[in-house]
Amino acid sequence: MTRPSTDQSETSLQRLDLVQPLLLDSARRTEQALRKYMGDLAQVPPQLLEAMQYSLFAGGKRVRPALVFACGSLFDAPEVDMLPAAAAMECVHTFSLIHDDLPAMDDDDLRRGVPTNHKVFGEAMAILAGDALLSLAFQILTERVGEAMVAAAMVRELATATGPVGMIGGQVADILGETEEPTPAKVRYIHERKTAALLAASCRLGGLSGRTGQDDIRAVGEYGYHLGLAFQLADDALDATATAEQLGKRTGKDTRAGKQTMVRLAGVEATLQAADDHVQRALGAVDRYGEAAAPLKALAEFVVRRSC
Ligand code: GRG
Repeated sequence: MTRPSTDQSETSLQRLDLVQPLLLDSARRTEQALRKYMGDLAQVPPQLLEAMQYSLFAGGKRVRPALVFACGSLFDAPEVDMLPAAAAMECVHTFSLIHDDLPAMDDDDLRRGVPTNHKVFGEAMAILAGDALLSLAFQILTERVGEAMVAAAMVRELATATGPVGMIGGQVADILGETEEPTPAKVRYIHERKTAALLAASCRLGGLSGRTGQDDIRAVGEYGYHLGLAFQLADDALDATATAEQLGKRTGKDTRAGKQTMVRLAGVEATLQAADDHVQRALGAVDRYGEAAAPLKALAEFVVRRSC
């Protein structure tokens, strides 16, 4: 993997230093908001609430909320609008993880370092907890975002990124691809939808919460798209190289399942190089914001340097 020269690598290290407080802060704000929103839910069957909270508060890096906050802050977005956006992103993401782990999908028993939702609550409850988190995301946006027009724009972004032309479409291609020879085009198609769509939406929701114009929304969306591709490439490389203890989930699954990955096509080194290239393109998209984009730069470095 190409590494930057000494000077730049000092900058990279400084950026990585920036990331830990940034992710901790994102987790604190998001979890506080989620606890409040969940606390306000009336007459929910306690078993369902428990299953939803189990996965929602099992840890997780809270990268998507961090993107909402970092992009929102570029445009001085009010906290009252960033919080529901960050919480909604994490609800949709957690829904996708619960369903991804089901026996009908990847059939996993470990996630975020703990037994998967269906292992603890049974398959029916895990399906329903995932469904409930997906619906709750949209309930949170429509109930909590200050202006109806902004909430509607966020709902549109999130629904598009999640649905048939986004994450769910990508998941279908991922499953169908298991029985096909990998090609660069299929890998890219899956990565764009399964992962990049939601990361780009996180950035766009941040921009929307700051009520900025289309030019800015496009710029942060472009950043999120390339960051998402880098994230999935790094994830595929980690699946091949990291341990279950590091990741909090089983590793080596992609090869066993015959998944469409760049690691299978070109190896780990080339995959990490491609991830680096996407990070450079992500950084280029937000260059115009100068120092204000420092958190976005730090998050981009983290995505490809992470070991979890
Ligand atoms: C409607 C049945 C149904 C399914 C929803 C399951 C699904 C569609 C999509 C799966 C999408 C998926 C799991 C994509 C992988 C993205 C990815 C790399 C997830 C890991 O994200 P991290 O590392 O996880 O941010 P943490 O745990 O840190 O939040």
